Amino acid sequence: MFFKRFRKNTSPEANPSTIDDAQKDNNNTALDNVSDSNSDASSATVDAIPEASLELSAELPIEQPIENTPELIEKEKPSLGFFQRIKKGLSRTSSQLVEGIASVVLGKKHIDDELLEELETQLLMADVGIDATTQIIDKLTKAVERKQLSDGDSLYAALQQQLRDLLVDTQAPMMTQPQFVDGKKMPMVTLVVGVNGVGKTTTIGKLTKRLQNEGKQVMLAAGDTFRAAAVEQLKIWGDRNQVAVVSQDTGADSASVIYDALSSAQAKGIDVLIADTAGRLHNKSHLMDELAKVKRVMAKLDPNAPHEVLLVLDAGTGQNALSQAEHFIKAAGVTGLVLTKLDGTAKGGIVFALSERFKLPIRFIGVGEGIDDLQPFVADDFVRALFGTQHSSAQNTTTSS
Ligand SMILES: Nc1nc2c(ncn2[C@@H]2O[C@H](COP(=O)(O)OP(=O)(O)OP(=O)(O)O)[C@@H](O)[C@H]2O)c(=O)[nH]1
Ligand SMILES: [Mg+2]
Repeated sequence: MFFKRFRKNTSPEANPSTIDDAQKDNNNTALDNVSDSNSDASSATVDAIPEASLELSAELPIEQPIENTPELIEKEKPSLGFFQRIKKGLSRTSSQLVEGIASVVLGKKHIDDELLEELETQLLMADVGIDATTQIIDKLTKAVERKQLSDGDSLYAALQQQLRDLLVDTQAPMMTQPQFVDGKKMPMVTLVVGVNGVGKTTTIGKLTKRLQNEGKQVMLAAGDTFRAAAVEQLKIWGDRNQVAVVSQDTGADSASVIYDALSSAQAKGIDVLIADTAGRLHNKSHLMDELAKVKRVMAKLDPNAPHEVLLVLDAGTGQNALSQAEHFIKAAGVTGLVLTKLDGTAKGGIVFALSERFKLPIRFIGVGEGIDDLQPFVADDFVRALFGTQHSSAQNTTTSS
């Protein structure tokens, strides 16, 4: 194969800014202080906590300016259709991946090893990753050998099909229909996890709006009890969407906040409860254990909760997203992915690498900071948006019931 001269460029590497910041943030995290006596999350521990405050955040004073407030986001006019929004959001990846490929492939009369090698380079440079790239190039090489592809243009079309095939298994909408157990409505519970600053809280705000548009009653749990600003940030999103946010003071036990929220959501007949969590570095095992505790505590109220564990990954971290996913899957039983910040990166090819490696559903992609910039992941739309081809499927459902 053609990998020799690229391997050194594609080894997993920490995202310089995101991971360093995450490391710093986590060195003294309040999560470090979760005592072992709590780790069993007995009901006594849960019962002993004071009632979490259930309040409509509209009533809360907002004292400090917070990054990414809806007020800031309001500036953006959500005038684009969803496909155009994805296309615009993927423009950097598209320039890196598609323009590069088109320039080496289109118009070529013959397909030889050199052309396939150039194609391979382009895929690797856009963070498609070694495994997915190998798979694609192997299939294309076989098609060339079987004389199914003869020139650059047919190779270009076949590549798009290969990319679509890689993604198709990971296209599965999020389940949001509440279940009924013994006649009692049980909210669908979504736990949102990920390293620091990847876009967890913003994703929750955007998702809340989408679910409301679909007629769902939503409640939020401020499970990031580490930073005061984190609770406030979630309350602002709650205020904007007019949904209840269950919170306790900074430093409270995250599991107990989420427990109270689930208890309240069950009592109020809420459809979907979404729980925020503090950003945590994936290779800090004690921080990852905290997520297992959160899940154990929830299961006391509903053995099936959480129904969804959404791992949020910043697409700009490139290959490091694979390592994050590996750790979170192991520690928290991730059931779906959200790829954020695709608009700010040329490394969107990581979507293919993640699909190939984990085969986990990609529930949503984030293509901007605006409230309408969270889009359901549809494989065909994604590839069409990347390659700038005409949209035909016109699909924009968030969830499945
Ligand atoms: N451009 C862009 N920015 C985004 C996207 N999603 C989130 N952001 C921005 O990323 C920054 C961090 O977002 P948060 O939602 O606070 O991230 P977080 O994971 O909750 O962070 P911690 O709670 O500190 O771990 C904010 O400035 C968001 O506006 C996206 O899809 N595109
Ligand atoms: Mg957050």
